[in-house]
Amino acid sequence: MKNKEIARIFNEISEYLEMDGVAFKPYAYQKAAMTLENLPGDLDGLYHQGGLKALKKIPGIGESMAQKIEEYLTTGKIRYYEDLKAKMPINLEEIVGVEGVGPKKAKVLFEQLGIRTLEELEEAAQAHKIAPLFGFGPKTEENILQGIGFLKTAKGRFLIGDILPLAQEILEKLRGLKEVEQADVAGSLRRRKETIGDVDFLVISNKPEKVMDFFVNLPGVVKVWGHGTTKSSVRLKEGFDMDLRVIPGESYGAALQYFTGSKEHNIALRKIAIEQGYKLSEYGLFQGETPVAAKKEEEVYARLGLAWIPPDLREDRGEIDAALNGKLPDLIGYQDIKGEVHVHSNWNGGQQSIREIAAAAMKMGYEYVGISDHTQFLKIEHGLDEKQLRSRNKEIDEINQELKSAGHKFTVLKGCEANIMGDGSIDILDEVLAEMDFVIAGIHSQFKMDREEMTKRMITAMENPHVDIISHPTGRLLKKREEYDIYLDKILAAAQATKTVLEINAHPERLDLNDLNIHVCKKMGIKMVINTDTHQVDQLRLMPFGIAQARRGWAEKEDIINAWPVKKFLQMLK
Ligand code: DGT
Ligand code: CA
Ligand code: CA
Repeated sequence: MKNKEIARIFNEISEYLEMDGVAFKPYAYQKAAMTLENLPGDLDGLYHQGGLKALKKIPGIGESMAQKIEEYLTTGKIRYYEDLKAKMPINLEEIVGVEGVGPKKAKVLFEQLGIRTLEELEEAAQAHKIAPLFGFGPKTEENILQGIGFLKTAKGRFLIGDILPLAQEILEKLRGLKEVEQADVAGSLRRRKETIGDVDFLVISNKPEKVMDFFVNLPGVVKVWGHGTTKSSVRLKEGFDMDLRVIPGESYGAALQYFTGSKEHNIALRKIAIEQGYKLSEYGLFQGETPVAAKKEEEVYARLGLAWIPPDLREDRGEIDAALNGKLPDLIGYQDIKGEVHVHSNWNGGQQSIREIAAAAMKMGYEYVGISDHTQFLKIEHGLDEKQLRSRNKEIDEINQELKSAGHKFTVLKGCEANIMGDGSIDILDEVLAEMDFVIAGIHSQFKMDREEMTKRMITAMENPHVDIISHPTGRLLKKREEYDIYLDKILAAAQATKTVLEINAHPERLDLNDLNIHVCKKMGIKMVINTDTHQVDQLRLMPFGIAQARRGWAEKEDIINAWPVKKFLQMLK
């Protein structure tokens, strides 16, 4: 797929243009990049079928951008971009990837200090060469060092959203081999962690050589770290590693338990085994030399007096005690979601009409979908003002009428994702907010605020009687941006007091709230809603990532309001 490469180049073009203070155009390129990233089809295929004309049909892609896409598809290069890069030969993606460094600052850093790479940026900050620059100062210098530190800790881990589809494809291929009796994913991927170090496959086979040959020769393998009969290890072109282990059938359950981890869970489990006079390893649960449980994972847990623990919970956060005492949560399931309410339509520049969204949501088996277009403050997303929101609501009323006439039991809800301004106020008049079925409020600007101020800002928003839901509450972007600097305990207390629902944003780049925060919310009785934040209708399919996150936070159906029927859902709101 060239889509991602071209999107990356468009993003950089946008940044180069922003450096030079060009008006409007940077936004157009940024927006186009987002569109290309989320395009369901392959640009190459699209172009081969329909040529330049087909490219121009993509929303937000005009003549000149279409030509650039064509140039890339046919020559592998975009001259316009190469020229921009030649003028300022820096690793732009790396440098603006640091929180708080935008294109304009990157330009100053290059012109004044010759900084081209992340490494040079870090050296300069450590040597305090950045603070004296005009428009920077010691606070910015400190933020830069912090931002670089954050990027370093995220290095070497991959978003589950990028890994899971590829791993599932490979798992299916393994399962399709006649030499393979059983195959599973283990490790952090089976636990559905938000970031993945490497992928671990386990297989039962009586012809391990065949399976291993197949594995190390998979398309996309760029390096073979090891090629044995019990274990092989490879790197894929996407940059991550995969291990494959062939396990004897009689100890498969014990191996699956062991290699699923987490390490912390295993250590705690092994302690219980020892207390009970057993020995636990990847080969089985042993009494002396005699294996007493090994074939099935359930048997290992059962023999220790534990209920089987869903992999999502295996982090040594109380799950073993809960399993001992029959107190494991009845986790929300993948089929339990009845609707969702964070979907952007073409009213705010999204690609799909409300009718298309409704059709897609019905196809997913939902009973309702909420349209939550951006509001006026967010210019880049074509945020709606009061008048536009009202016109859009009229369209939703019409669509609901149509659906009813056609005999569908499905409701489109009227909502918005309004902006929380710097002072905590909302960028839409109360009387219009009052006309909505639900109001989401979120922060989309001024991410770096003093902790007191940021906390107050969010609490003020939650105290607004019209604000039902806070979107992506901590603001993190995995591998990109840290959480806001906030007193989360105060914010959660305010959510509890004001009965504000907090979002579990299912987008793999966000997964916000995280598992630990979800767990705290559950204990405090704060309700949550799992939303995909869809800007392109295919993204409704991201829901399972949010469900996995909820499960990792011990959430049950009663904690998640969009696992409820529409009537009860609406009653829960303020
Ligand atoms: P990752 O790959 O960093 O996302 O995380 P995991 O959990 O997949 O870790 P990985 O791939 O190193 O190992 C897979 C599982 O094998 C791990 O979850 C638990 C088990 N394991 C690995 N090393 C150890 C160890 O030293 N002690 C114990 N008890 N278990 C281990
Ligand atoms: Ca792993
Ligand atoms: Ca591994």
